[in-house]
Amino acid sequence: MGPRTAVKPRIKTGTKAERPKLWKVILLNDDYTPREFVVTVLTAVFRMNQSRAYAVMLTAHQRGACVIAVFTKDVADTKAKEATELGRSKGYPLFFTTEPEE
Ligand code: TYC
Repeated sequence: MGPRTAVKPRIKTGTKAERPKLWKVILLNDDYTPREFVVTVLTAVFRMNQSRAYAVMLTAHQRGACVIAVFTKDVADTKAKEATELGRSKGYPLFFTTEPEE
């Protein structure tokens, strides 16, 4: 386009793209996975410090489940799978699931 070329303002159609929905990663309690191991997985996969990881583990232990963090769907799914797999590799039923935020 030359310097004098007029650019016709384009009228936007439709609406702005919405922010992609975020997904919660949720830790579920079970009767067999050692507390210590849950804390280790939380620090390794979710980069939590010890005291935060311990608090999250304890909440899941007492209430049955605890929301860990929110991510885009891809990241949430990958982390939940990775963390669940770490437990599985030791023979533990430790389970992480994901669900969309409202
Ligand atoms: N309930 C387990 C125990 O008593 C510990 C545990 C806590 C396991 C939280 C899973 O998400 C969990 N050994």
